[in-house]
Amino acid sequence: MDLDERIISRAIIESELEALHGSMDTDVAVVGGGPSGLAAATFLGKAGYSVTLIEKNLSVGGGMWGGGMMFPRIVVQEEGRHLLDQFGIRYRSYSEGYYVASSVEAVSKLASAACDAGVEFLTLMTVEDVMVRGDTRLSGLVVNWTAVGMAGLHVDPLTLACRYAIDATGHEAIVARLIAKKTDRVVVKGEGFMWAEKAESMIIRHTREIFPGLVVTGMAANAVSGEHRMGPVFGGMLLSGEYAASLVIRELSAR
Ligand code: 48H
Repeated sequence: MDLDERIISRAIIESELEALHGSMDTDVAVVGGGPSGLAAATFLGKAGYSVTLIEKNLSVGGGMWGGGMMFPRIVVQEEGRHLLDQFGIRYRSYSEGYYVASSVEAVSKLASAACDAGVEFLTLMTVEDVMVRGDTRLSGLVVNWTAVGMAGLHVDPLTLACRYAIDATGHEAIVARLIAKKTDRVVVKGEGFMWAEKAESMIIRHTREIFPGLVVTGMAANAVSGEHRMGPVFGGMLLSGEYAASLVIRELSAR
């Protein structure tokens, strides 16, 4: 078969434009493709909602790839074990209630599950602002190519409308901070010292709708609430993603 570069280029451009077009008005926009964002997106997609995951980097996985201090292993405690099973992530029992898995396998299986759940990925795209009408409710995200910010170019962004957004941007809690900058209805306290037990036991309580239309999950949830950090134990990230999805599903299904 003769290969035609024009067909290859057209295939890429047209299919990506179709994806972008389909993402302009989604049920749920998940910002950040770390473990909590991937888990939340998967559960929402499986529940039948249209989900777009926006990730500023080239690849999803966030802080999970690096495991603990670049040892590509993660630990999950008993409470999160069912999620390792659900995502098909293999693990071995290290000591009672502690399970250890490969971070490469964990990210790959989470990303694969999100793909299977129909999640649309917009990578290399950064959320730089939000849309809020009359200080009442988040109605969309303001996005730009990550490369634009890196190059320091002055290029105006575009917008993506959504019924709900999930801030899964990790330690920085970027979406929450963007809102906190413009209204005093949201306060981001910033994360506390390392204390795994406390951080993991509180994460579900901190996974909540902090502004109408915006749910925080994962490390962002702890950062907003001034909670401790937990290091490379990832049960709370997966459980928080699952819980964030359930909150959004409850709200959307009631409408
Ligand atoms: C688009 C963005 C933007 C933006 C950031 O850091 P993550 O892995 O987040 P979580 O919460 O799912 O997992 C946290 C975990 O990895 C971790 O760091 C832990 C457990 N630390 C404990 C400790 O004590 O240190 O992923 C966040 C993702 C990343 O991929 C970012 O690139 C992305 O969000 N992101 N995407 N627009 N403005 N900001």
